[in-house]
Amino acid sequence: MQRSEQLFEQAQKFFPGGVNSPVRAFGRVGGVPPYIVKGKGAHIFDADGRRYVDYIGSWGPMILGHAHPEVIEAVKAAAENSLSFGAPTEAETALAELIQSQVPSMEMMRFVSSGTEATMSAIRLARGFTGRDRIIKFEGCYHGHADSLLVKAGSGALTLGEPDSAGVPAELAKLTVTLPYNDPQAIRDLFQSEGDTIAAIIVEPIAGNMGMVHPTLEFLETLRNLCDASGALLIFDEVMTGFRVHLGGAQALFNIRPDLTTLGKVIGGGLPVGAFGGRSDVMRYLAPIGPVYQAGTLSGNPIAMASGFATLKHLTETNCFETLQANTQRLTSGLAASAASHHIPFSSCATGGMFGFFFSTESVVSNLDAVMACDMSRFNLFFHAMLDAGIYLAPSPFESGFVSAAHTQADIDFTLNCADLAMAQLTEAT
Ligand code: HOZ
Repeated sequence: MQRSEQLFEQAQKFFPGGVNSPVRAFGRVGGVPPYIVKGKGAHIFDADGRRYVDYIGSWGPMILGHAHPEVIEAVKAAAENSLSFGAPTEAETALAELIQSQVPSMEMMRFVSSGTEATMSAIRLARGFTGRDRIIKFEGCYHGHADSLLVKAGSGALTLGEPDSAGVPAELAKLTVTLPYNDPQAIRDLFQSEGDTIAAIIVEPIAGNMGMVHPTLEFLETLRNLCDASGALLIFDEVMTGFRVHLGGAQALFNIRPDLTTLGKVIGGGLPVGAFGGRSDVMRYLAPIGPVYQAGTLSGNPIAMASGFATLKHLTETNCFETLQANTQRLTSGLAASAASHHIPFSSCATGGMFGFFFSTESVVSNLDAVMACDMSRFNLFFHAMLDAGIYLAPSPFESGFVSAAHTQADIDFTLNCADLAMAQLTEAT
């Protein structure tokens, strides 16, 4: 028995499903997840000594690659001064300033410890500010695992086939209205009769949790216009897209200013950091100066701030984002060319350092219905062929992929060679 198998077996005794976050269990694709022992640059190594080119990157944060020297140095230096104070530090302001320089819509912000906390708090703030209870989210979008948001959710909830989680009170779920992604008419219809009951629309401005799905500009502009007209707040959940699709996030790409933004992942550089922020009149509703309560012992933790600051500094002060973007494009174009040469229906997209692909007959996959119509068994075969070849992709068709600044052209070429062999296996198997 291999070491990863042993470790997974042992872990089942302590953790439900053997894991501390559901998608890690490989439930969708089957098999045993490799146990990871270390990472360097674009590569990770498992307990059995195998090396993988990593396209999960801790689900997004590792944008500079693993164990980047500047980040490790910053973390070590901060740790020398103790790990936590639960008191204000200058490092919080430094990171906030850096974030705001790229995401100016965040006039004020608050740090938290995860993306879930960020979205959950942003929703409470929107409700407190508007005095309204109902919110709108879109089918297949995932905004973390707070009760109000686990309705028709993506990511692990979709992977497990439980987009509406048990344990969420029906009375609360009723306050979350779900609509199809990329359907401006559906949202216009709803706002026409009920716009004045809506506290907020929360949206992934590029969806990354039902696979990667691009919005139309008309869709996002409609959300902005309807919020302006009705007094509802527009929340862009950029936990995944922030500093990932563009240094200014999806809001910079599409030139749409949300009222509130949530961030996570990249801004912690691998340590647990989230943030929510936006219009200062809205943020001033937050305790201790406003009536909406929100708090956290480890919020703004100095080690996490140091890791985030070093990551964003490198990202914004070098030209690594351009390289990362070019490599991501090269990867998805290569995958598409390979699929075409094997006559396999395939659709892919890439923006910045984020990418997605579907085994789909549609050239553009634009909502959850289209995602669900994709060939899932082909995805599983492809995933395992790639893993066996040393390519670590997300173990679910309902996730996105991430390229880091440490991926080289050689890594991409190696990946494309493996993909070509995997596509050939798919043709034989079907
Ligand atoms: N939130 C991550 C992106 N979908 C998945 C990671 C996880 O759920 O463990």
